[in-house]
Amino acid sequence: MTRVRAVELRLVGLGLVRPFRTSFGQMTEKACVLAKVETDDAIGWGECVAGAEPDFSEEFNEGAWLVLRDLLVPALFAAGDVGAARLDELFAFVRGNPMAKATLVNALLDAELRAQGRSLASFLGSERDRVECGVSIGIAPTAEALLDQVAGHLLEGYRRIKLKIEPGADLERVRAVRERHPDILLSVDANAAYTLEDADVFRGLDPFELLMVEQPLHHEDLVDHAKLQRQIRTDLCLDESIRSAAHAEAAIELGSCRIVNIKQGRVGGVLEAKRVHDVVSARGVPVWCGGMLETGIGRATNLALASMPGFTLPGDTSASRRYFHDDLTEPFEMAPDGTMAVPDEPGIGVQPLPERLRECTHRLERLTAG
Ligand code: SMG
Ligand code: MG
Repeated sequence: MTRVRAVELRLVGLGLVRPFRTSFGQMTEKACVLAKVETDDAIGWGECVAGAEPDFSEEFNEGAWLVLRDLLVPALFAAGDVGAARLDELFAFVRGNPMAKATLVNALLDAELRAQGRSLASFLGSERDRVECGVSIGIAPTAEALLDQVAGHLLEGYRRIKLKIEPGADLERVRAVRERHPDILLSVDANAAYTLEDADVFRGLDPFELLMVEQPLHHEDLVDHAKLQRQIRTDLCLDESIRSAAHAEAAIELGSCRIVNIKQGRVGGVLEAKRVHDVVSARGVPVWCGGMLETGIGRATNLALASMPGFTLPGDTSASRRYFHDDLTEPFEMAPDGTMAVPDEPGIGVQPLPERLRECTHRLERLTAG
């Protein structure tokens, strides 16, 4: 337990090496909120995974900023002695907003672990010092452009390729990639672009032996996914629909998916992510670590999570250079064998590079207790 003396909120922006298009929109810049928490004992960093628009979920940067500045940070200051494990309860007066809450949960936990000299991976019960990396490829302008990107990433060593799909860019794209690469681990992610009426598309994907189909239907649905899973052979994986360990249990109970994507930000931080891992793994269902194009701060957090024993499939834990020419931290590199080292220094194990942080900061606000 420690007192939080100050919190610095920053809105940062980093150009992407290439636009990232999903079924809900296109990103050319990664913009996000960072929190630096200063306690009596240490400092800690948290990255909010929300983006500029409320498109992946209802959270977005300007909304998260207000929730953090006007509600969550004042509650943290008012709490006096506090630990990361108590924040769920402390923040319960704000409904939802898991991404904003995760920013402070992760930052305070980082500060606590730095003060103890313990790595986040060790705290989470990590069993590996390297994790397997996959890569998520946005919807390309043409099938040829997609094939080029796939070939490039396979050469780099990525162990699983995920294709973003949408109506009109699905079966034929998957067919093209599968014909060229019969044996790779291949999956697709629809980001909620379809309805149950489109079941034929997913039956049509079955022959391509995909590792999974991620979030084909509505972003909050469980019941229709269960109906779809009964009609197809390929495993469904849920992303957007899983906001907590309780949702994950419900999804498995209902038969809505056979694989779970864990994004710590989407479920309210690494502590709830650990609970999702625990309940899902206890039921023998594989989990893997999703990504939100995080900077090095969020990436370090994800790598620690991905090293837990139940994470048995390659994650969207790609190298910094897949996203940015220059990251906020020292860049994360992937080895040619498609694995990446899990940080082993105290806390998340990395810090932003001061000069780079200054360059990328669009707005900074320092809040102090009392
Ligand atoms: O971090 O490599 C990454 C991106 C992985 O595809 C990815 N994320 O639904 O899983 C997902 C998407 C969400 C991206 S929102 C901009
Ligand atoms: Mg997804």
